[in-house]
Amino acid sequence: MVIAAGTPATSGFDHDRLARAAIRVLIQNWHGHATVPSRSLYPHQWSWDSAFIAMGLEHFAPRRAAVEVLSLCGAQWSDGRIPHIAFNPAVADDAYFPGPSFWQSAEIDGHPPIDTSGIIQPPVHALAAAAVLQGLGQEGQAFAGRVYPHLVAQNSYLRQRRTVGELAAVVHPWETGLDNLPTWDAPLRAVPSDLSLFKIYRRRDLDHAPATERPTNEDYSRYIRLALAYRDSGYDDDEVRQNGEFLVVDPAFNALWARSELALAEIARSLGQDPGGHLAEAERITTAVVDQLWSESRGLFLARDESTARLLPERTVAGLIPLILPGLPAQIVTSLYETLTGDCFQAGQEDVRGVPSFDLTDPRYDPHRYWRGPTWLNTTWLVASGLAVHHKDALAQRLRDDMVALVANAGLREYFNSQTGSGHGTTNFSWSAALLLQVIASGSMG
Ligand code: 2M8
Repeated sequence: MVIAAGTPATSGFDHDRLARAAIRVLIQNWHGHATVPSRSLYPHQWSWDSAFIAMGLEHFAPRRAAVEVLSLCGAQWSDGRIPHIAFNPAVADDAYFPGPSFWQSAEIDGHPPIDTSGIIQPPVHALAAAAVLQGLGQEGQAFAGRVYPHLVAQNSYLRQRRTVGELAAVVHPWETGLDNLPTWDAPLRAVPSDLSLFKIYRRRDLDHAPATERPTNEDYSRYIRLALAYRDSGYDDDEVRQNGEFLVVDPAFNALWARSELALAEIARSLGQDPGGHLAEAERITTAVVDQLWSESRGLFLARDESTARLLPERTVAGLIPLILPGLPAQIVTSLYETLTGDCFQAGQEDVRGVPSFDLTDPRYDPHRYWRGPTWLNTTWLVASGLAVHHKDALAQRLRDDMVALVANAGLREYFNSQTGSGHGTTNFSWSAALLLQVIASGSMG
């Protein structure tokens, strides 16, 4: 990206200054082959963070963006899963909990050469790879040839090892990336909370962020229990799909899976290959998301708890993210738009910035606590991208302007109070920096 002096600041902020600050953060958070989400709270490579980061890096350092994605592929397991964390061996085991000695990935047949976690995150990587491919120009094809088999294997893993019926299930709240949504409260109640786990394990997140902004100890102990059970089964997906204490089908995860098949179709075309299989798969998943997860009465998509086979009623940003699917029926797009701009999310209204992660009218809405209310830039950006897919350009632009305004006023924070705009969570947060660059670069290129 060329940041020309005097680039028009459509939202009234100095885009050049903001872009320079964002680039500085991405440079500071780069550790040689990848970018950490945060030097303090998250000092390793995270899966979906890297994809968002690549989408920003692509505009000013496309080769580095390619390295970001390819290095994550180096952490892929032989079964195709791309783990949610690729650990940096230069960082102490206890710098983050749960660290490498907790996940014990080296015990697994087909483990990659570095330590990783064993759970996954939403598959946004093909979307990132398709963007990087564009940014690389003539070098794009070589990149596409390298990344394509990894991304195909990632989606085969989901189809073969994670589906319950047509859709993919997650086995841990962390796999949704929207870790602490109130949607998970009911399914998590089935998971015993054992605070004695903290005699063995110490939370590291609380060293870097206030307890009021992070998950409770009760929920954290459930996260540990679920991860331990999956680990102790040898990360056996048959076992966890049959007996796991948490098994949920999430609309955002599945919509991103369908969207990733469309991105794979683009990548296949660039390699002169037939995109037909990817297009058919995108259509299949989209149809299943619509048929199984759409709620007419709630006006958005809902998650399904496999233990009860029931849809979970919470209205969250995960239910709006399927907007990124071009194949949605028109009346669903209209309803989603109404929900997004209505009382529950108030997107585009005077007093709200971005898309709150949770329903503003629900008594559990918490403007400061991680994933239980605040606006995050990645989910806001996904919703804005979805609005653009369906030609709702004015609101898409307003959400992108909100992203710029939030950072201009509060800095490159992890998340933001949707109503006051105050910044929360960690500082110098990489995907906030990267997606800010993405928005500024796209805006300045018209
Ligand atoms: C948060 O999740 C990690 C666990 O993966 C944590 O809280 O320790 C989430 O916001 C997740 O979506 C994100 O990928 C990760 C790193 O930014 O942090």
